[in-house]
Amino acid sequence: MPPAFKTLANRMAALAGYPGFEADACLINRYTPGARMTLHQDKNEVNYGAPIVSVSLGLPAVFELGGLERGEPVQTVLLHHGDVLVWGGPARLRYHGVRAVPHGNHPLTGACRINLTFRQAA
Ligand SMILES: O=C(O)CCC(=O)C(=O)O
Repeated sequence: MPPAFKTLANRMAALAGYPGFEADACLINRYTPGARMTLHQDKNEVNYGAPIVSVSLGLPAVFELGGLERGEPVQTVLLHHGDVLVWGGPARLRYHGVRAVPHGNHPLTGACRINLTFRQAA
């Protein structure tokens, strides 16, 4: 992982109240218009005590944050280029997803949204 990515993720986690976070994995999601990610929980990591740090780049998208059980109502957050979302603690296993990315053209990414999701996986 590029050191600048790791530094960004660790600093964002610390700002959000997770000072010991050490990102060791970065999942890169690329969404073209119409692409979405259905509600799911992030459960591949060993330590659920570490938060998820999510960086949005390019086209905006509506992020859905549900509850700890599938089917609970969702809150929505509009994520823009440069936004960072951190969730952990009692929210770590909340269902989440992304609604279909709208058509558009971002000056830096073109017709796509890129999401970097940092985790402490090991
Ligand atoms: O693209 C996003 O903002 C969310 C990505 C996500 O939920 C995941 O990678 O598990």
